[in-house]
Amino acid sequence: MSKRKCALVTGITGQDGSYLAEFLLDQGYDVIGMVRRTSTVNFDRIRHIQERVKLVPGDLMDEVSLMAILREHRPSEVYNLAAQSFVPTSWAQPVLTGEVTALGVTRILDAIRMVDPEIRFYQASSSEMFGKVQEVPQTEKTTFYPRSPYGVAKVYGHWITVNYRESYNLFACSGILFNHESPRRGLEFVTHKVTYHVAKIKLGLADRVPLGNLDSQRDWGYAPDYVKAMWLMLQQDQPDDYVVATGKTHSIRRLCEVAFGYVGLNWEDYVYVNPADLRPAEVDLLIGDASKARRQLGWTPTVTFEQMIELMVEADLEALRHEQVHVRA
Ligand code: NDP
Ligand code: GDR
Repeated sequence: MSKRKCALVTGITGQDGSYLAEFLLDQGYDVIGMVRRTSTVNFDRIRHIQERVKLVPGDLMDEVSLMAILREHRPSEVYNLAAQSFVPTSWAQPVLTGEVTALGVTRILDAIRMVDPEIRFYQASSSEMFGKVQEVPQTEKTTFYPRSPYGVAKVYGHWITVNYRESYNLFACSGILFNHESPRRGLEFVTHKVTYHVAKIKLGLADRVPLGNLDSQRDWGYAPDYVKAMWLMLQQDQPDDYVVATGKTHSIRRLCEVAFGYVGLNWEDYVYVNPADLRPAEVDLLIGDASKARRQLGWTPTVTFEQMIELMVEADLEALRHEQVHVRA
């Protein structure tokens, strides 16, 4: 009988980590999830699978913990999804962002090199690396021009992954993923901020929603589709880098139109621009060309932007109604 595959997921408590863990469990993997110590437990996204995964303490800031996890659990695949991932926070905490989102990648790559160089490695790279875009649409060959400390840190993480592949022959892949969302998206990101406020306004729990730049455009996909692409990259014969995107872009205005429109409201009656939500430097337009992923991985997105925003509004309405019932009870 063949041995069960074992995968380590850093960032398992985040949006992508939770979907990837579900996906890997369905594929028959043993899943090890690295979690950092917090004074209050934040396992909301993985509560439903908590009994089926093994959670182990560790932190991308601490290479000793990374080595210990690899030595003890001997995974065959490592998915590095952990990061300080919120762009505005990267201006407020640029050093922390560099430590975790950039140097954290070196710490885990070097732990792999020392403990077991046969491990296959996935790095969560980002379309934020394209920043002030040098080409439309963006491909694996487009020059990077990051526009935030987060984007800069991701460029480092990307190149150190390429470098460890070339220096030590590691099976290290970098997925350049464009924005992807879901009901599990953090509430501070613009899609979920909008859908959550739409649900609140619809239920009479809020009047308005403050936003920043309404003109920026993003290529938004559905997170469960995107975690499958991560896994596919590690199943290939050769390690490589891939853009993962839908190839369609939409403005924040359009996002508002779809989300408010779904519950029969006109977004312009509720949205106002809050200067505090504007960024020191903006990424105006992202649109990805995922033909390489389509061709080599056989990957395609399955959920449209409109369908995704509608299902997020539905999920927020449902959660808020549930909360109201509990508050009344
Ligand atoms: P989230 O912000 O939802 O999750 C981030 C995860 O990283 C959380 O589990 C968090 O733990 C963990 N983490 C943060 N700091 C550390 C640390 N020092 N040590 C260990 N774990 C840490 O991000 P997403 O799930 O949305 O994204 C996953 C990855 O993909 C990130 O690297 C992100 O930058 C990247 N990415 C995301 C895209 C997107 O559109 N979602 C697009 C492109 C790239 P805790 O719960 O304790 O805070
Ligand atoms: P982004 O996502 O910065 O692209 O990074 P976010 O949803 O935060 O912003 C997208 C765009 O919306 C504009 N915007 C606002 N954004 C937020 N958060 N809040 C607002 O009120 C608001 N108003 C307008 C922003 O200016 C921006 O142009 C995400 C993260 O998941 C990264 O980790 C990941 O690497 C990239 O996507 C790809």
